[in-house]
Amino acid sequence: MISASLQTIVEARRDRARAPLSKSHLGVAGLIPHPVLDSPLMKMGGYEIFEGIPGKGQFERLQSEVLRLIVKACQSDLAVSESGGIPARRQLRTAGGKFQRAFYHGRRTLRFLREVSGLPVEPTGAFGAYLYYTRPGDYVAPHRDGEGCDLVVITCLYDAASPSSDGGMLCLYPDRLFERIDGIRATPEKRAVKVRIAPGQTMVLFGGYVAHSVLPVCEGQRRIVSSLCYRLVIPRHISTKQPAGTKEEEEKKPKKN
Ligand SMILES: O=C(O)CCC(=O)C(=O)O
Ligand SMILES: [Fe+2]
Repeated sequence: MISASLQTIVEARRDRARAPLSKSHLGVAGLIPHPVLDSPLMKMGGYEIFEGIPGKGQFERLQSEVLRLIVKACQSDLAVSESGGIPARRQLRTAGGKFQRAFYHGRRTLRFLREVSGLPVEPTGAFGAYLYYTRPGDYVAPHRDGEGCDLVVITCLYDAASPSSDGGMLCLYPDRLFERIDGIRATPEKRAVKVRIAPGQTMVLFGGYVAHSVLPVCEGQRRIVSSLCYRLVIPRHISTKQPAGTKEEEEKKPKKN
């Protein structure tokens, strides 16, 4: 089933193909390759939540590893978002260890992601990250993940959220795919889709394309996730990338970090 949001995307693309918009109207859309727009995952809004990925044993190993590595975690705080770039945030983060790496690079994981996204993927680095939202108010402002992080795999390892609060929820903007990130930051409630991933659940998200944020965690809530970045392997001639140095290119550069 094609969602309403995808229909909008497809129609907007067709319109642009007929009568190209001026550069200032392109936004991030000018950077979305056709295979991504046409992929099964994008047809679902650019994200999906799964259970049992990683499997039970692997999940338990990640849970113990993330607690062991918390002593190495560093503050990753930025009070104000950079215009068009790095988002404001409060979180602790550290590089993953050998158990996360085994999941990150595992053949089963890569096969699964290829099935879900409809495209071959490759890890962007040797290690992923563990993110700790353990201080009241820890969050990440709306952003798109940076260059090389087309697809992100977020596994919730711990989250003691109260069911009545939206603390620590992921806020997604699948219907604002074509908008500049500054516009989304100015009106964060507009067409926001709020989703909680519970411990054991994994979100697969086109994080380089679908803007997203993490809502501030509440007093006493501890949300800890594993975050893994993948590059989509798309033949170069299919890419719709803008020439280097355009505003659109600049918007894509800032990495999650
Ligand atoms: O904590 C999360 O669920 C996602 C964080 C995120 O989007 C990021 O660090 O880029
Ligand atoms: Fe992100």
